[in-house]
Amino acid sequence: MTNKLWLLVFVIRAGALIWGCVEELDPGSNRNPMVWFIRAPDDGEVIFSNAANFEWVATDWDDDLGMGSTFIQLEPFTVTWYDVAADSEVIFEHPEGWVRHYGDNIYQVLDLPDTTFYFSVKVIDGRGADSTIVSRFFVRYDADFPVMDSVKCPPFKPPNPTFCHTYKIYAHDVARTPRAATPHDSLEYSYRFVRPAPLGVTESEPEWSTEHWQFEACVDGQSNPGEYKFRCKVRDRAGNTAPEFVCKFEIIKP
Ligand SMILES: [Ca+2]
Ligand SMILES: [Ca+2]
Repeated sequence: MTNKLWLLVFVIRAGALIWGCVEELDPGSNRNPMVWFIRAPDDGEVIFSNAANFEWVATDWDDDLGMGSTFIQLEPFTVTWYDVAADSEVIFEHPEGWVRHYGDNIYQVLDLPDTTFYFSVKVIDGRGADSTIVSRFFVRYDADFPVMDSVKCPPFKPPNPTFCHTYKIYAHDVARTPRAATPHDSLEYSYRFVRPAPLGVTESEPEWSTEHWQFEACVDGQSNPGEYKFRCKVRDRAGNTAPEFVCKFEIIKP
């Protein structure tokens, strides 16, 4: 009995050893992990927020991620920039180099300055094979709506009941830094020209266009007296919309 028991123990130990050796000596069959973002800025995307969120999926055909590890990296890890509104220098700092990441496959970076960033995730499996993915994005933080400088409107009491007038909207954008502000040529406008009933509205709808900074309206006040309103809006590329501006004129019934 005793000999048979020893033989059984020997066989089990030898089998475990051989199995272990096979596991250790066959790294050639090990495949690299597969990693991809399911949430991140698209490559080269401009984000108008100062926060970026990342989420990724990691998997491996060999099912050996359990003993592996994950690292993240943000480059540049430190940026000194000038905050115009606060009139002071601000230093953005993130831990340098590859940082071990634990827990869920999510990460958020806050208070990003306006510059180009590379966020990388490196997943290493239990046998040392790794894969890295990178998200490159541009931060242009803009939470401020454009400033409407002036709108060229006709006088409230037009000298003639029948006339044409070209409305012109003058605006410029502001943001945390000048580079984040929308260039003048890229601002978009929307207007509605509201005429007395039954004429109704001549409109761009909300339909936004860089062309809509001017609009020509012709008025036949003799046939259609009453109140005419011009309502207009301007927005920047971040989608911030200035409060609507309204001007009106009135043509009295003859
Ligand atoms: Ca593997
Ligand atoms: Ca803006």
